Amino acid sequence: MADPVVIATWPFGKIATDISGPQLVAGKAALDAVIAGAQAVESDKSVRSVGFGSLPDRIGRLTLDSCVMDGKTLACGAVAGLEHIRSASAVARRVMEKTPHILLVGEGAKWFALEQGFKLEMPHTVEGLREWFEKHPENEKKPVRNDAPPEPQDINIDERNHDTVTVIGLDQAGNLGGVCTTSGLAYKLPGRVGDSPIIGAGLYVDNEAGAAGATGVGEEIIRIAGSHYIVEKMREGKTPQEACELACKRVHASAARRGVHTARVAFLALNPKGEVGAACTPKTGFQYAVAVAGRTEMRTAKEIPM
Ligand code: SD4
Repeated sequence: MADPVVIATWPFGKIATDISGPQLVAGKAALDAVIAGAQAVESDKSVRSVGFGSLPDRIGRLTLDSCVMDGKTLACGAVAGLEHIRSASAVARRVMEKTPHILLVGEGAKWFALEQGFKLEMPHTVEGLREWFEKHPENEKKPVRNDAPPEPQDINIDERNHDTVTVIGLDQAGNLGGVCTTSGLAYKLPGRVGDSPIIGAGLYVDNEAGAAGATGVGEEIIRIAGSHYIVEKMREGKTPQEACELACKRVHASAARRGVHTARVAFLALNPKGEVGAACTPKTGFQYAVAVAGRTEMRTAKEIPM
């Protein structure tokens, strides 16, 4: 019987591990426990980057991305650009369980959620909208031309537009399960989808090798298929820590090939033995929550220099 472990991104990951950890100790399956934890973050309106109350996109639309994956069967499901439904992770799970597909987007994802009995809700909060307006990039650029298209290169990660919650757990039966859920980067272009709902980028889970998840600038995570890369490194025998560090080095190398600075990204990983690892690129300041035997502690990830 494995000792249950659950890890989650960022300080608010503790909201998730405080729920998932005890559930794993009580014998719940990894996937059930991590989704329960992620849903608590989605419902917490003070978290401005996951679920309701998040900072919207450039034009004020709040869209959600999520994926889930079961390490025993490699079953997975995802939604992207989902609007007006509280729990994107719950809908992602239904995609996994009720359809032959893996990823539903936009209106189709919403239609599916409604058909599955989810209810429409208003995702905005007054506090979230106020912060969105006050920190909108167009309020900072002078002069602002109304007809100017948004500049994609100014979408980077800073204190106003992170973060995703990725929760990965190992249950007593030795199964791994994971979930990633986010509103994506604040002020993103309408229609932009990051790594979080992309299996292999924001999340990958395989009982036979390990599980990994990501947070940060999704474009750079997708570019190296970050989570899948880490899991394959663990399959080759690397520890979770070594594998996460290698992924950061790969992000650096991909930036160097384009002659740009590395973006802020972070990875975390868990192997079937319950060993944990995490690493991030410089200036990411990545903290994550780890619950072993149901008790959560916060850790700070190693920054990997360029
Ligand atoms: C995205 N990876 O949409 C997400 C955002 C995030 O820390 O995790 N920020 O690109």
